[in-house]
Formats: sequence, C-alpha cells, structure tokens
Amino acid sequence: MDIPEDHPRYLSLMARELIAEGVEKGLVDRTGLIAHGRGEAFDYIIGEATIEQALPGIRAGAGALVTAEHPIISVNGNTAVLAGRDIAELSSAHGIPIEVNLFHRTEDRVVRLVELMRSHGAEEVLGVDPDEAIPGLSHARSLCSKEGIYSADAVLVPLEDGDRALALREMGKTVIAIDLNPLSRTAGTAVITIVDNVVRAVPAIKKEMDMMSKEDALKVLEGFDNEDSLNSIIEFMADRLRELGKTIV
Ligand code: PTJ
Repeated sequence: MDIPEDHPRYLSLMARELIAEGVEKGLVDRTGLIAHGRGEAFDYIIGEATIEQALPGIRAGAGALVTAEHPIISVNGNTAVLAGRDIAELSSAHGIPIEVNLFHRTEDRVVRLVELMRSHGAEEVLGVDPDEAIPGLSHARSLCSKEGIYSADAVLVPLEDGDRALALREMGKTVIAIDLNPLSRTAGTAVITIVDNVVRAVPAIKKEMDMMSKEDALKVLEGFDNEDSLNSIIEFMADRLRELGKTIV
C-alpha cells in the first residue's frame, strides 16, 4: 500500500504494513497481527516515543549484554520484520549471536527468518536444527539451540511470551525483555524489562552499548530495580491517560 510520507501516522502505518506483508511472506505468524495491535495500543499511550522512564531499563539491558559471557538475541517473526536490520547491526557490532526462536514454530518460518536476518548482514544466526529444549515448556516452543539460547547467560527477548520468559529465568538466565506492555507476565518476569517499541529500543540499546565499559555496566546494573522501573512507567501511563482524557470535548 502507498502511504504518503506526510501522513501524521506514517511510521505506525508503515509498521502495520510490514507486519501484514510479513504474514503474506510466511515470516510472521497470523497471531502476530494481534500481538502487534496490542503493542500499538500501549505505544499510543506512551506517545509513540521512548519515554524518560524507560531509559533505566534500556541502560540496564545494555549493561547486562556488555557484562554477559554468552549473550544471545532471540528473534521471532514480528521482531525480524520490524527491527531485523537494527538487530543485525547490534549483533555484528558487539559480537552477539542471534537465534531465531519461535513461539508458533514451523521449520519453514525458521528458515525464512534466518535468511531474512542474513540478508540484513547478520553473521551468526542459529535456530535451524534445534538440538536442545527449554525445560518446563511443552511443544515445539521449547526447542532451541544448545550453543545459543540453551547455554546463554543473558538473553535479549523482544515480544516474548510470559511462559517462556519464566522458563528462561528458571534456567538462571538474565532475561532482558522488550515489551510495550508493562503489565504483561513477561514484563513482570524478566530481570530487566525495556518498555519501548522494539523499533526504537534496539538502536537505543546499541547506542548505550557502544559507549559502555564493563565497569560502567556493573554500576548501571547495581542501581537498577525492575519493579521500580515498571512502577514508574505505569505511573507515567496513568498520568498521561488522565491528561489525554482532559482534551476530550
Ligand atoms: O513469531 P512467533 O511465532 O515467535 O510469535 C511471536 C508473537 C509476538 C506472535 C508471540 O510471541 C506472541 O503471541 O506474543 P504475545 O504473548 O502476544 O506478546 C507480545 C507482547 O509484545 C505484548 O505484550 C505486546 O504488547 C508486545 N508488543 C507488540 N508489539 C510490540 C511489542 N513490544 C515492543 N515493540 C513492539 N513493536
């Protein structure tokens, strides 16, 4: 669809197009449309911009990746079509492998998504031929790669399902979630939750990492509390809704 660049909701409409096109191309699961709509609603509430209250989470996420011995970036359908290029850049700049890991897993979609990430320049992309399973999860959503997610100490998981976030945490991993919904099970389960659109969060994490020493990272992590961070974001949302409500005539 041709969306005029001067449309006030250009970026949002383009993202919708990417997700819809992703379904047609066999990259995004059809339920990804619903997940995207939920994300849009929360993005609307925060003003479709990275809010100040999200910065501690972004810095802590960067810090956790900087200090990890074996970090990994988990990529699903929605993430790959919305932020694939930025994820490939983050991965290459900081030597963090990527694993295509799907909730609604089909081997065909894994292969397509691995190819998409490679086309964006990503060098190490795991996910095909999984040889391990995340304990405690039934069905194919548990499948993962031994040298990737299974053995990683820190996992960046954009748009994750709450159950899997919990299973990863129970494996002792530092789970860094990107989720626009601060009330989701994933947001409450992760060690670090970044409440921002994946499209903005990934470049923001990279920018922080580019400038962060291990020493700085440890300080950032020491001062971070996920519950405090989520509460300040929920407060921001409540205040903004009240303000927006006043403009209704
Ligand atoms: O490709 P697959 O098979 O792995 O499936 C991916 C989806 C996203 C369909 C699957 O993981 C899923 O169903 O996720 P949920 O449980 O709907 O959770 C998605 C969460 O991501 C929700 O809390 C949304 O608010 C949030 N979200 C949606 N779009 C974005 C987002 N968060 C950040 N950036 C977004 N663009």
